[in-house]
Amino acid sequence: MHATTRRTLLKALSGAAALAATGRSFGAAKITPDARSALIVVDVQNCFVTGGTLPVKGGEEVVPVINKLAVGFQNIVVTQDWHTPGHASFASTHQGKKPFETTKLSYGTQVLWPDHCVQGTDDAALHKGLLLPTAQIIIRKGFHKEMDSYSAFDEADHKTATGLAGYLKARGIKTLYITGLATDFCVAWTAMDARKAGFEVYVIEDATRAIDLNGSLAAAWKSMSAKGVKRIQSSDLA
Ligand code: VGL
Ligand code: ZN
Repeated sequence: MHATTRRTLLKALSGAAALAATGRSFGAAKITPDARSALIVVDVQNCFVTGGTLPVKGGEEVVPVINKLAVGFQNIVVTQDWHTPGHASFASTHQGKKPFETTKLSYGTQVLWPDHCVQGTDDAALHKGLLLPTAQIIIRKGFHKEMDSYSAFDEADHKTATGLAGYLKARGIKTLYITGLATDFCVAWTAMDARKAGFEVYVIEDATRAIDLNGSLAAAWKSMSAKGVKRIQSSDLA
C-alpha cells in the first residue's frame, strides 16, 4: 500500500475510534427526540449569568443553544434555583465564612455561595432571552431554608424528593436531555439522580457552562460517566 494512502487510512480509523469513544459512531443518524423524551433546562436564571449574584462564565451563551434545541422537543421541563433569604447554602448565613468555602451541615459538606436566586427577586427570574413557550412545568428547588438542592430530583439529604421523577414517570417519559447551569453542580447532580431514578440521560455539553471550582468540572464529567450519563453536543440532535 502506498504510504500516503496508509496514512490517510490510519487517520480515518483513529477518527472513527475517537467518535466511537464518545458513544456516537461515525456517520450516526441524528437523535430525534420523541414523545417519551424531555428537554430539561436547569437554572438558566439571571443569578447565574453575567451581572447576576453567582455568575457562571459565559452562562448566557447557553440561551440561543437551548432555544434552538427546544423547537425539537414535545416535552420541556424548566428548573429554578429558589432559595429563601438566609438560606443554609449562603456564606452570609454562617459567621466567619466566605463564599466558596465549605461547612458541615446535617447532610454533609456544603459549599457556601454568595447570596443568590432569592425567591421572587429579579435575580431569581428566568433569563429573558429564553424562548420556551411550550415548556410544561417549572420545578423550583432549594426552597427549604436548612437544605440545598443542586439536583432537580433529590435534595441534598438524598431523601427529600422534589416530585420531578414521579411527574416524568406519570407522563411516560423515559429519556432526558439535560442543559443549563451549572454543568458541575446543578446539571451534574440532576443528571446523576436521573440515572438513579432509571432514566436514560444525555447531557448536551455545549448547552451548559460550568463554575469549575477546584477541578469540579472534570470531576463531574467523571462521576457522570461512571453513572452512565452520556455526553453529547447539540449538533447530535436533529
Ligand atoms: C447552582 C451553586 C449554587 C447551580 C445552584 O445551579 O448549579 N450552583 N446553587
Ligand atoms: Zn443555589
